Amino acid sequence: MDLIDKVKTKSNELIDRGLNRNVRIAVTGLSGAGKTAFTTSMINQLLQAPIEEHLTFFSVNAQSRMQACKLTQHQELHIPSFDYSGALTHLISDSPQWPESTRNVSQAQIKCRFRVGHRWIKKLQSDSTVTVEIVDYPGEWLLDLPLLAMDYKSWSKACIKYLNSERRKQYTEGIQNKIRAFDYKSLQDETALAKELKGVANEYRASLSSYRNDYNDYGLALPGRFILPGALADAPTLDFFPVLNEDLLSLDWEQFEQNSSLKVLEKRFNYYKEKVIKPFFEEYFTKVDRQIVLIDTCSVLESGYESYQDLKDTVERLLEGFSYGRSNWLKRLFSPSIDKLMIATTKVDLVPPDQHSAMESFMQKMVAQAKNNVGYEGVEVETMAISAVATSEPVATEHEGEKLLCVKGIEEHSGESVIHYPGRVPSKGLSRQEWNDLDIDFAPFAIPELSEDEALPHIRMDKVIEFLIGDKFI
Ligand SMILES: Nc1nc2c(ncn2[C@@H]2O[C@H](COP(=O)(O)OP(=O)(O)OP(=O)(O)O)[C@@H](O)[C@H]2O)c(=O)[nH]1
Ligand SMILES: [Mg+2]
Repeated sequence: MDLIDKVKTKSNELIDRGLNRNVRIAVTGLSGAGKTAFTTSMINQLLQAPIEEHLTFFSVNAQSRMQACKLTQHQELHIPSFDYSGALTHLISDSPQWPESTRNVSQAQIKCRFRVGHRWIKKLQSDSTVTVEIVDYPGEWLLDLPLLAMDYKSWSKACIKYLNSERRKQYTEGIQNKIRAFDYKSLQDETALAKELKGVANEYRASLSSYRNDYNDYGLALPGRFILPGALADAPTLDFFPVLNEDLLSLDWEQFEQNSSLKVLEKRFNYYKEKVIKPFFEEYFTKVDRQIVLIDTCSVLESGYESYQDLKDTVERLLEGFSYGRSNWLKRLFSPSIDKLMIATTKVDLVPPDQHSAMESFMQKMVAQAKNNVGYEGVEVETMAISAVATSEPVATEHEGEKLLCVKGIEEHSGESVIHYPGRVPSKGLSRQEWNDLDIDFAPFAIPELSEDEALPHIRMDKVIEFLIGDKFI
């Protein structure tokens, strides 16, 4: 390599580094929100971008500057690869299926080569590469973040409040009585105690899990690994439960022996914080540049007022993690670097297009407080109504002399093409009465026949991609 080439290579490296061409995106949302479908579609749209130039609102693509995109091996070799080809094969097979539910963290890396558009920089370097990393992890694990700011006693107090709401009480009364009768002072043989704790903890988890199965609700009282243990299934660190006796909570715990049941439980709680939650956030949270939170507003609208309230609380807690300036403890621990956050309502292919804005606005109202907190700290926040894989197309019909937009898709059971009107999507928060009167039904459609050679049909994925990574393609 002669001197000029060397200088050129060096200056390209410097430009790349200076412009920070790596972008790491965390895809977050509660179970079933559509994270895996989103990740699959995002990869698919990027891989097809240079071929089809179909992403109208993804500026580098619209300007025909995208040259090539390919999936590559990520550097963090201990993190499993996102199974893109498995997910795509499921979607495009003869009997198409949605990807399976995610149980662990995984990562995908896509390298996008593009022609530089910036009129100064392109004099030095004609083309460049953006490396996009996407992390898919169970949203439940993110909900453990607030636990880091609590000790065992304050967590127990928070649990009492949570467990005694009207509808949770029905599920947890039995185990609550058992826990209240637990002997916290006893000094038992370690093995016997471990066995006893496991028994009570199993029952505690089971009662809350059955509640959660019925209501898809999350709360502090059910730490993330209790729902999805991943590699920790059966590990003793998960064998803890809160103290529910008010009188015990008002005592000074210094008087308890180190090997008392209470101290052992406290140690397990602290171990969970130190060895499970903290490393998880250090590993996945610190290095994230951009975040997308997916919300399944359709199922909230179908499930009613309580689910709405629960999801609202959950999203607020979920986004608390982004309020960097306010939570100094979090800043000290991780100094996260997220500068853009997208909050998207998913599956809008189930909604006629003239109601997408109502859907977005309803979700916006639901997350307004959380969004405000985050935006306040200087993170750019945007909301959108999207569909990772569109299963329908809009059709105009007539109802009582009025034009009515509906969605047309394939009915799951019969395989027939059907037209569906889901009802009117509210554009603002509803009163209790309005919730009771709400008549809405988003019938899911089957996945239509898809081709491997074409990008997956979607709604506004190009706008999401532009928001998340568009600025990197200078
Ligand atoms: N109509 C429609 N349905 C979707 C779309 N995305 C997801 N779904 C539906 O939502 C279900 C859940 O989607 P996933 O992508 O598996 O959700 P997830 O957030 O990864 O869920 P977990 O892995 O269980 O945490 C799918 O099985 C589909 O039924 C979409 O764009 N349109
Ligand atoms: Mg998933």
